[in-house]
Amino acid sequence: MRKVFWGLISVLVALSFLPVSSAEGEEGTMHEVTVIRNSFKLNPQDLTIKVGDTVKWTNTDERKHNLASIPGSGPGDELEIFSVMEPGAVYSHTFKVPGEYPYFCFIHNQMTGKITVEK
Ligand SMILES: [Cu+2]
Repeated sequence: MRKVFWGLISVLVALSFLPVSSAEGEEGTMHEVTVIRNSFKLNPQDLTIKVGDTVKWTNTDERKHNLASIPGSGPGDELEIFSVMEPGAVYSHTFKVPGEYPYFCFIHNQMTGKITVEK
């Protein structure tokens, strides 16, 4: 019994020295945007981040939203933001090119937001 106890203690001590993994990693910071329930709004609406950072959108609404870059508005021709978000869905995107990325919900056009990516 005593042996089992000390065995357990040594396992716990060993585990406590393991590095703690982080969701952010060394690549960049994770930023959160929430699709607010019953308001057709995003929180925050405007967000400034650094190149390599990731934005994570969470749809806390009970309805579906389609987030998309406004065509021709970003630094490239590529559509940077596009997600059909079912209720409860999470969408993440890592921004690699600096610039301004205005976006909107193409079901509810009044829902707009902007991600500004700085060097
Ligand atoms: Cu919407």
